Amino acid sequence: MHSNNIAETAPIDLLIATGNVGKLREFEQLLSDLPLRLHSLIEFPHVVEVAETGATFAENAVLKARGYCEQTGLWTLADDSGLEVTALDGAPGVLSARYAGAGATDEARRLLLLSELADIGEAVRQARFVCAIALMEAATPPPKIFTGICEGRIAHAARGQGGFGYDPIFVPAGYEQTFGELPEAIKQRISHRARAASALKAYLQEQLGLSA
Ligand code: ITT
Repeated sequence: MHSNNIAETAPIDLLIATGNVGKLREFEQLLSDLPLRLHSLIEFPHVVEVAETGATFAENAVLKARGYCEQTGLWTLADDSGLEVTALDGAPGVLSARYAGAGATDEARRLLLLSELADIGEAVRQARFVCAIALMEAATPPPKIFTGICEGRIAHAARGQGGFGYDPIFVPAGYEQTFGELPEAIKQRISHRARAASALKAYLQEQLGLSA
């Protein structure tokens, strides 16, 4: 089978369609060793925001990828992700960004979640981060979907300044520190997004004729 090395392969333009700078930074790092020319929505100030009306992470990721691909004509990657807390029957789930209401801060969302779990003991604070990535190639719908999960638990208080969103209150399985405290390199190896991105990378390497 023919395979190129990265230096021989013409870069592909790929839009990372997110308004979340934390996600954007993580994707820039996770995809940095592929021959891609990454673009962000900052380059497209006139795009219309895509409504997240789906019932699942995958549905919302596809809605965003399709909506921004149609508007820009670029290969487009969208991520829909969030936190599922077992003691809250999976909430906030797909509503993670809207938890505590529209326009709330990450800190307000973390405080609301901590208060909801105030009476919940150590043994039953399980939670998982879920990530669905949808990739729309302008020429070839339907979208490709890649998913990743990171199991863990909710801390009793926010700890650490790293990461974004719910990171300071999430302790991944096998660790005692939160994603806010752990080195970035660990989150970039074990997170829900890292796992979904690794499946995406395998697909892109195949598409680009690169050996893994
Ligand atoms: P886009 O839709 O523009 O990508 P968003 O922040 O609205 O940005 P989502 O709708 O996917 O993204 O909502 C994800 C929510 O889950 C949001 O509140 C994030 O802060 C949180 N979240 C997702 N991944 C996370 C991670 O790795 N660490 C901490 N919080 C995360």
